[in-house]
Amino acid sequence: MYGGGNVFEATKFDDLQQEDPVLLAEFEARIARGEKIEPNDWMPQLYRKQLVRMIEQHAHSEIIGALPEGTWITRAPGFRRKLAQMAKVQDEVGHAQLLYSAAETLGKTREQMLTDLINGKSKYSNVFNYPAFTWADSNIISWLIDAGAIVNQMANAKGSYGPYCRALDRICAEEAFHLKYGHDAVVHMATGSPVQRQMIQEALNRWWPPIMTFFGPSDKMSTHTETLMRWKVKMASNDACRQQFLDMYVPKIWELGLTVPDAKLRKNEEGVWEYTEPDWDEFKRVINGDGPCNAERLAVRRSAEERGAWVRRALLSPKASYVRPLA
Ligand code: FAQ
Repeated sequence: MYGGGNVFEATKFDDLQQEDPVLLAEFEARIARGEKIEPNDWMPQLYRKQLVRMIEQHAHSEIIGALPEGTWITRAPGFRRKLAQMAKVQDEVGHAQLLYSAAETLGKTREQMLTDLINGKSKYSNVFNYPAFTWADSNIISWLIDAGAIVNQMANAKGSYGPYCRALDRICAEEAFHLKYGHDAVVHMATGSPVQRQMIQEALNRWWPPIMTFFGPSDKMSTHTETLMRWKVKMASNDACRQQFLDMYVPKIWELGLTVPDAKLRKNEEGVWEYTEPDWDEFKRVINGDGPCNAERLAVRRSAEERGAWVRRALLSPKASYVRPLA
């Protein structure tokens, strides 16, 4: 479709030498001036492909990310927590809608994106392949995963692709509520009974390693950062986001009297956080389909697709648009 062939597979246009040099220079000048690129504007194929990859993975992360917290809706302690948990999960699914729409503006259909998710071709965030064993795990997700997501998304909302940035602005506004909800829930547990304190500490211990890898591989291992930052799709590197997260949230964790399960964690004289190198082999296994919950998460999505198929068929049927004339 775009320049022949399927732009989302590897093409000769991955090599920028194949692009029209005048158009490419104009495009890069627009980005340098801080202009937004819109769907009908000229863009290099590699920019389109990278955006689809990243936005699609982000969208998948939102619908899969709704699952670990979603399982706690029925077991939330009390009516108010249940309502808030339900609203948060609903918001996450709404974020996926915004992001799939943004990715669709680049030419890949939602059906194809969902098929690629279910078939294990597309990635989604590593963290959602871990189980939420207790209510406290769900609280750690609501606080610290949302915090990490905000660090990354606030930066990228200032990026170059209009539809993605506008979606991120809306998403960040809602994530800010999630963060407060998550923080409130964690404070409640951390200042509660000894059993509650122990539960939240154990949940933090379980979630810390996946959270440290949430921002992606270290900059020296990252494959896409250079291209994405050149075109202002990504506005901060993986390590910069990780450092910002540590700066903002480690003091808040310590304030609650909780311990971060990393004996090496400290801020050095240069103001840089030092920490134990995450287990990147585990990270690679998890993002490539071999984590504790990958099979379960995809099975839930597959079942949702199958059970919803008749609704989509009915909506797309010509009879669905039939409006009965007034008598
Ligand atoms: N998990 O070269 P890089 C949320 C992959 S939203 C899985 O560094 P890049 C809301 C990467 O895709 C959470 N895979 O890649 C919520 C690439 O694979 P590929 C999601 C990962 O793109 C909260 C390979 O590794 N946020 O949580 C991860 O420059 C609570 C090489 O890596 C976004 O998606 C990972 N953590 O940087 C919902 C934000 N990290 O495609 C429910 C947008 C890396 O070559 C409850 N995305 N990979 O096969 C981004 O900012 C970037 O894509 C990064 C990765 C930072 C995730």
